[in-house]
Amino acid sequence: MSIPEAARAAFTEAYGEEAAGLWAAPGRVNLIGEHTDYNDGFVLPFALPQRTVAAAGPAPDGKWSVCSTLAPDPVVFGVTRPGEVTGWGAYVAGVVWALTEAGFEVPPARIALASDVPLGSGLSSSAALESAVLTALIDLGGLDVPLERRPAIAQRAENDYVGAPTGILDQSASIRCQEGHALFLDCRSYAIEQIPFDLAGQGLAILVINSNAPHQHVDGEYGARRKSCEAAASALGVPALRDVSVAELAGALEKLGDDVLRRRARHIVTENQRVLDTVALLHEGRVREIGPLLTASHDSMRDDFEITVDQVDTAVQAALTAGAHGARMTGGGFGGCVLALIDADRAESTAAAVADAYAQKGFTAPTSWVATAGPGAARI
Ligand code: GAF
Repeated sequence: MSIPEAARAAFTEAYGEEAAGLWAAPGRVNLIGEHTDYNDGFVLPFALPQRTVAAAGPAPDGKWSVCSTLAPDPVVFGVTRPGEVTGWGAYVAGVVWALTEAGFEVPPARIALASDVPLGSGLSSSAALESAVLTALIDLGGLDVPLERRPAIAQRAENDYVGAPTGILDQSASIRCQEGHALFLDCRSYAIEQIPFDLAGQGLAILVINSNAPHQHVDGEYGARRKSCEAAASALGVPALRDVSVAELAGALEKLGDDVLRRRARHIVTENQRVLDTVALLHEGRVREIGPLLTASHDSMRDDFEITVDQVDTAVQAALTAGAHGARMTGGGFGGCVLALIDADRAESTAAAVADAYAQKGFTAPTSWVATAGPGAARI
């Protein structure tokens, strides 16, 4: 059964009637620009074909209900405040709450979810869920919420209802990406540019390698990185690390007394520049040449930001040894996925090389596939 069919069937099973419609929102791969979002910096994600589908319809009982193929018994809630709905239902209650807080009247709805976005793998399964629900509720309610406002509403659900201190990367990717494009986003102004991302035309591909080492955001490490960045910006007297350029970096590092803060700041400042350099190369059609930037991004995450783990470092190294033009961890870190820019005919051999390296280290086997840039959230 396809994911849309599964969502539709789950709806009928739970609520005994047909859904009014189906809305889909994708997971994402971030090509480059990691942890830059909450530093007012730059990111460059593209949407995955894997997506979360919400089958939804109006609710006669004045409440919101949500179930999924993984949890068929609906979570039911009325008007709530943060903390009142917990567990996975908080992502949905959070969206209703954030929309309401943004001044919209959200009609009660019934929702059933199905998804093929791998969970907890750094591919934004939670943003896909929030964005699918948000898009469904907006359409069902006939709410006039401009596309550019939607990511911040979904982010608010995650930050202030679920309690995960994430930036705006994932929700922007899920909502604003376009098929065949990477999304260049300025996380300060929310300005975007859709960058054509035609790898096949150049004989290239992005191999996504799921390290199958679980990652978690609602934990101390992500929040600690965010605090360090804020502390570094404040010590430097700038609103955010976005305001430090590569040319100013050496002077800025001298001003920071603490070695950890120095390394965190160096990652953000150099990573922002790598995003800009990647965009410039893509504009010129020099896709293969972004490889070294991807690898430099990984090295910076490993050595300066300290968010990689052995499984992802091993995958990056094995992919590079197998001939990848560049490779890096994608997403928040501490596990999750690696992406490798490869010649299109080397997907199998690269995946096999990574699997061999994992077997030698006794790691759980990785899962690899070629990712193409899919569409953003929409009614389907
Ligand atoms: C996670 C967060 F949700 C994003 O906001 C972003 O910070 C990312 O980690 C790292 O780039 O996906």
